[in-house]
Amino acid sequence: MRSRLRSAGLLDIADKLDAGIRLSLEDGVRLFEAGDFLLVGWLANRESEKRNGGRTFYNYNSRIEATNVCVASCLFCSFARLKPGDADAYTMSLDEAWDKLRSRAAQPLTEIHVVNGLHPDLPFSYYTDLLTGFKRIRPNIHLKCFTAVEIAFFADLYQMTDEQVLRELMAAGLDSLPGGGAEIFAERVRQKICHDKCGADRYLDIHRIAHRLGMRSNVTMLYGHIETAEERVDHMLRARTLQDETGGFQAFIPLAFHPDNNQMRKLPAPSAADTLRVHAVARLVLDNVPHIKAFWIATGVEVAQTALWFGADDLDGTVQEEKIYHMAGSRTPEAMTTREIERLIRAAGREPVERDTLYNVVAHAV
Ligand code: V47
Repeated sequence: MRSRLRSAGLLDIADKLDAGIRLSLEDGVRLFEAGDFLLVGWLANRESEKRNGGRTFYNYNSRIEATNVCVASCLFCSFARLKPGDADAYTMSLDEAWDKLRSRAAQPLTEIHVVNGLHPDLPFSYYTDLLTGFKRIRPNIHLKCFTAVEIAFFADLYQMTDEQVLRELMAAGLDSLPGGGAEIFAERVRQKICHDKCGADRYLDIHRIAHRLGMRSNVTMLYGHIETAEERVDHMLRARTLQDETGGFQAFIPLAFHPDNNQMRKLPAPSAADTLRVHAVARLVLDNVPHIKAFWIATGVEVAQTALWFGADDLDGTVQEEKIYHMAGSRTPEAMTTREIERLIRAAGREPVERDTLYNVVAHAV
């Protein structure tokens, strides 16, 4: 193996990993440029197994996207509709959103994941009532809701600080933040693809505050559009720096760009090889983040399964209702049963472990 690492130009990186020395920006870029991407995967798999053995985590969750009305104009987005009256624009009444959860009363769900558009006309009470209602229906459900971009939008719209918004949502039942909205932290890219939503520093600061208030969160990276390898690694390093400070990130989630029905539709989707490599480099660079998630809706089921040997140890979950990726061309199913998830994990030679949002193992009575 050492001679293969040497001829791939990766021996010094392997030695650093063995010695517990952190990878630099330049190391990360070299991992993206190395020809032998199976070797990059092998290195990432070693790191993954050190942390998680052969275990692959998933959860029993469901999504609710309560509105797609959004004032932001992100070029990659196929989900948002700018005005409430636009064709396909929708906003669920609170009862419609709660009914989604009521209709799943027979399912042993542990998590509801809510991401919405940035709706200009709803009162703040819509969001607090949404959460209180979910908890009334299922007191033990974990509510992972609203990206940092939504939190920033609420603060500006309802004239509160980011911390006040987080505190009020927590008082209404919010348990953690999902990682969406991170895109690519580099200003050059943000200016081009999502110039009118909260910037990288504020995104990270909202996660910093959330962690200080006792919540956990995830961090995503939207890749495969106009970003460079250096900007990918810079993104990972910014997440790593905040993680050194707070320890509050649970998972890093690479999100493959889907080009259908959006303003970047001329770009090709990232290849399977690129997707596998991004998960691997994330595992190698983000030495302090416990989990790398291959979100099967974004990668495709087969690539997610393969990513379990390229540094990923988590598949997200059953999902059940998904619009953001399906409106952008994802051809995966919108849901998988726990049996299907377990089968595909076992078929990849890994051990499935059902977790809750905080990575506690879930054991069902038999
Ligand atoms: O923020 C939008 C991305 C994100 C496209 O925290 C697109 O557990 C690809 O954040 N092609 C929302 N990506 C999804 C998300 C997420 C997913 C899974 C797990 C978690 C978690 C969070 O989806 C957005 C944006 O980055 N997105 N449009 C598109 N066309």
